[in-house]
Amino acid sequence: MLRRPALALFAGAVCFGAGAAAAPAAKTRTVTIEALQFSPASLEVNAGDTVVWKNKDAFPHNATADNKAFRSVDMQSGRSWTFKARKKGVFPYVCTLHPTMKATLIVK
Ligand SMILES: [Cu+2]
Repeated sequence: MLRRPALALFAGAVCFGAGAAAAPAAKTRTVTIEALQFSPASLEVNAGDTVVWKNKDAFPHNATADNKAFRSVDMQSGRSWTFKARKKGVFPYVCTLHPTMKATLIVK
């Protein structure tokens, strides 16, 4: 990071406090799979965040991006799968075992 005058640093701190930060700390977000649905159906995360899919159904599911940007294992009942979202974009995905299960991951 470049050195800046104290005033600029202060202004930056104010922006950060107002929620205008460009690079917030990485978070972990969860998508619950239950009753043949991904919840939330649309999840927005920041690049660098981790997304965990948790299968609460009694049978397997997966999360497979339409463009193959990610493809989980088949999660057995009670299992989860973790993915670090590095690439920005809009990623519609399905469970290939149950193609009516559709959702979207948005990485900003
Ligand atoms: Cu499924």
